[in-house]
Amino acid sequence: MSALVLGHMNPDTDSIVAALAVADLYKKLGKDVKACAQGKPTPESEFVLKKFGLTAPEVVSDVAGQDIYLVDFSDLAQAPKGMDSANVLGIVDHHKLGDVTTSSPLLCWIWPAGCSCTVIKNMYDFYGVEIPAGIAGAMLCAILSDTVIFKSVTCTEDDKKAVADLKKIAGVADEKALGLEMFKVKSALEGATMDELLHRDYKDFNMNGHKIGIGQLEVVDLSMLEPYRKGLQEEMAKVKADGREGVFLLLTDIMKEGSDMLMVTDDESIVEKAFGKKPADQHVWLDGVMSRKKQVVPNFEKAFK
Ligand SMILES: [Mn+2]
Repeated sequence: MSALVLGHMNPDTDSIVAALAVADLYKKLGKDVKACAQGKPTPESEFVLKKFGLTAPEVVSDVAGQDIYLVDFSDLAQAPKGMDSANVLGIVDHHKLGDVTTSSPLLCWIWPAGCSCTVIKNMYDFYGVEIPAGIAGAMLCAILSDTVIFKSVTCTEDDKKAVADLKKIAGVADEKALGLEMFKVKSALEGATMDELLHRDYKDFNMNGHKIGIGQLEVVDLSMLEPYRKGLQEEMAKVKADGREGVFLLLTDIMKEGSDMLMVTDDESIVEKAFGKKPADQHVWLDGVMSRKKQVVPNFEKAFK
């Protein structure tokens, strides 16, 4: 049976594209692999796949007894069912090292870059394998998405260099225009249910025994979200009631470069401890905060210690 190449729960564009790209590269290196995902693509990912003529990875929900390569995560909290009996052969990631462990040596590419696809660009180069134009275009979009068009503090020189190379391979003339077009698709709210919006980019974390959930919605203009706030908080309360201490949702304005964090939590003082700002009315504006991974998760982790 083919080994699965699999990204995290609630897959974002990086998770989807990284699975496709790593599967392409490893197939060309003679490995028997198949790109998978823990769910259907978001509207943003669908836009990217369609634009570059790619097919969405197969959806899997149970990996018991299977060989797998992880992309874009190494946390058990973001893994599918059956992980305890799966055999992890490798990891490609750009997040902090998670709690996945293995019984044999594994092929690991983990870089402190803004996007898994930046790491994968360097893997293609390392192995001397050409990147297909469509995959190059999708990887470029994943980098623009994860780095919020280079504005995020997570963006590195490696990400910019990867985009400069990938745009040539993909034949993309203006990557910033493409990025903005993609973020407009991502910002689209029409027809989405509160549940979909909350889970569009949502992750659970176990912080020193405290289970919390953090979601993020990136929009080109925060005022678009005004009519949704109340419904989102009601949805967050439901998710919290399912065994969590708190649920947080970052409403990120990519033009203003900051996030309004909504919260439903047992203990709001943890937010003040983490960010040095007191929330009012179950929300707080965090100027300059755009990255959950670098500007939100580490602060909460310190506060929960
Ligand atoms: Mn990523």
